[in-house]
Amino acid sequence: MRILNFMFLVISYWMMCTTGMAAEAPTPTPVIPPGYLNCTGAIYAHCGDIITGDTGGLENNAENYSCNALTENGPEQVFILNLTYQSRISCTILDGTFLNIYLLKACNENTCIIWNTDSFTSEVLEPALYYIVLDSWISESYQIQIECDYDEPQPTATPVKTPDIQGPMASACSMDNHENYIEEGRQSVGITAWIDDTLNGNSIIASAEYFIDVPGACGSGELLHAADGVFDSQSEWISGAINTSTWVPENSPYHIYIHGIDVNNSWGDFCAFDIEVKPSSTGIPLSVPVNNPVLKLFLIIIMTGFLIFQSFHIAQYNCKQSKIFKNFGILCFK
Ligand SMILES: [Ca+2]
Ligand SMILES: [Ca+2]
Ligand SMILES: [Ca+2]
Repeated sequence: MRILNFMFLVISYWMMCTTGMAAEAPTPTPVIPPGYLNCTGAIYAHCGDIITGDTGGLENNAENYSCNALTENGPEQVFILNLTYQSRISCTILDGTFLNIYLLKACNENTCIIWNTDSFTSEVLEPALYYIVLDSWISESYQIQIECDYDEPQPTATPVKTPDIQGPMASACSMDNHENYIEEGRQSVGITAWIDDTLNGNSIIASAEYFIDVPGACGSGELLHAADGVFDSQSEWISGAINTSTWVPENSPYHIYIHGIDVNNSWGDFCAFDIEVKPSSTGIPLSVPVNNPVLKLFLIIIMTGFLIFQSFHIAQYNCKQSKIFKNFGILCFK
């Protein structure tokens, strides 16, 4: 009987060896369970970024990350970093007391590479998309800094400067006093405008000119000057005076067109405004007496005579009305 038992054991052992039943089982490939993290509203980040925000109002989708045992049941902010070269990734929470920061291989909290309450630096990682998540048990405002080991290679080609062929913009055209009329007889009016090339090639303003009623050929107008005395910047207030001594109401309004040119010889578009000429409030066009001394003297005599006549007329009236006035016989006539 003992011999039979021994033979049974030998045969059983031989069968186990030949069928492989006693061989070591192969290590199963770990299966990453699906997560709940939602990356739809993720912010695309870059190496070197400092990003400010707030997790308030965001969704709480992920709560349990594979690299710790915390329950992060507050809302989370996801950042996507496209690492285009082999590098370590460092993340630092600059602001956000209760926030934790995670680095994930995929948009899945079960692919956690590293985490920390304040900052972490990963091992050297292969170029790929990585997911950085700020999560906590509460919502909070935050500021984080993302850094990578190596500077991203910069393009070596020297950018070709585009020639500036756009003329400067002209705006805020008006009279100095921002009114839109003058009285007939006024000798001149000051005008002003803003000439700006900062959005049109950013070249220095070289000059400006104006036209009356019809814009003429560029460069053939009346020159205006820089309000600060020198054309030396990409935008300038310009000013000047228009001779209006011959302007009359019948021909008004007069249309004023102003534009500027930059140092690349590009004239800009015009801005325009109107000046209306109203009859002089004195009823006398001031331009006539001022320009003609004989007429000026004549008008002074007429006006003086008129005033003297009015004075006597008033005095006579008062003499008739008041005995007191009669006692001042000088002013009263019989
Ligand atoms: Ca969460
Ligand atoms: Ca320009
Ligand atoms: Ca200037």
